[in-house]
Amino acid sequence: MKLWSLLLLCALAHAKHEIYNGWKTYYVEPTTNSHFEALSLGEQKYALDFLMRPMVGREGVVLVQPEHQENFINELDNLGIGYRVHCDNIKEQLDYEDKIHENHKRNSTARRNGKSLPYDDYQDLDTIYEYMDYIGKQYPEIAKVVEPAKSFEGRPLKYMKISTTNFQDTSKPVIVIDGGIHSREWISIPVVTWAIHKLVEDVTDRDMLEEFDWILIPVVNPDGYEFSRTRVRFWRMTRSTDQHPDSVRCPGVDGNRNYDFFWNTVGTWPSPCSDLYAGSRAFSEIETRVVRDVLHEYLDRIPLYLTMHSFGSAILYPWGHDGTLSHNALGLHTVGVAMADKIFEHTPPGFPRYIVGNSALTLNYRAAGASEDYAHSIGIPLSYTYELPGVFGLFHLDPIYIEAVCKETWEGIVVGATRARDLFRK
Ligand code: 0X9
Ligand code: ZN
Repeated sequence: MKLWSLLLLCALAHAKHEIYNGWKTYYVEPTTNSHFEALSLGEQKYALDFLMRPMVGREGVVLVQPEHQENFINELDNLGIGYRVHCDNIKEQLDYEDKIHENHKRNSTARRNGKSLPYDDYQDLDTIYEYMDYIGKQYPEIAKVVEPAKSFEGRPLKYMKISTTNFQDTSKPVIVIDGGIHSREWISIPVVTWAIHKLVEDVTDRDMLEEFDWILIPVVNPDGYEFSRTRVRFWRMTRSTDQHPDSVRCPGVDGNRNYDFFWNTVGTWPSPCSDLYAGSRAFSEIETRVVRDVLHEYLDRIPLYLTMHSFGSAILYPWGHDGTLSHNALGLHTVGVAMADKIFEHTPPGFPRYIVGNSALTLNYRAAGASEDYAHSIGIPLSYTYELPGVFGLFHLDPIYIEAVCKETWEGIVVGATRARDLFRK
């Protein structure tokens, strides 16, 4: 019996990541507008999946299926777009990364019965939710867990409200931060739980706790996160099946194309079998509706909204659908640079410096329906997408860097909040 179980376990372990057999990733370095355009067209033509979008002067990383690799490479050669292989065998690499996780799990001494969240590895949803519940119970005077709805697959959608006055002092600005809308972008989650940690458990920036109220949503898309962790590593979308006749075969919507801002006009694709499907209508997804409702509930008090993504080491601001600049472009840029500078002071050696700029211009890529644009369009003056650092070799940011990224990101958040407070007072 034991031998059978063992064999079954081995078979299952082997079967994991099977769909990525023969897939490869490439670094690509477009340098001209026509290079960027060609890569953009290639997204459909060769079913390219950008794990890190290239930027002006910074290479990106793209995932390519076996059947498209030859033609893709030929086109890069013909157009003179620089490239090199990032990973020759995705399945092997993912198996290797699983082993790293296993080792971390075995060696982890940081776990303390759910009392505090470890940052030596990426945590599963239950662990993150247990932590939030623990914080709510342990610090009821300042921290409260809210469960406004269930996800499409029935998991709780949870966020944390942190306030010394139970949100009653309306003279205080409210800062909103979310993570995990794109489920494969695992690092976007611990940076948000770390903010909880810094506001409640390890309060070294007391003004952050006393002068602001906070709404922190670490896992906007729990269905997708669990699916990415246990089944399909590069899953990006939600898991809804009620959007399109093809949604049963191809579930999910790109949450960051689902907001009601020039919805489905650019940077999207009509089929749910594409990773860039915007849904059947704006806010078709309960997961994005929860964020929308938070933003509207405190709209006149929110000077700063941050949505955490990866990868790219970039701080991006509106408008992302057409690259035009908002009336507050100067404010967005200067506060963005201030956050980036502070992060750089705390960044581990060898990490790239953050780039700050308009989303569409920096990525050379237009996309409508993103949360950062929506938040700005409804009146939030400072609204940013953080593309956190990563893809140096592994597909996730190596767990040894999680805590360092959380720490540097918190420094950026502190600067952003401080600048937002000054704006709010005016
Ligand atoms: O494409 C996205 O949704 C974001 N990049 S990611 O690699 N994390 O998927 C960039 C969003 C940029 N913002 C706007 N287009 N407004
Ligand atoms: Zn993302």
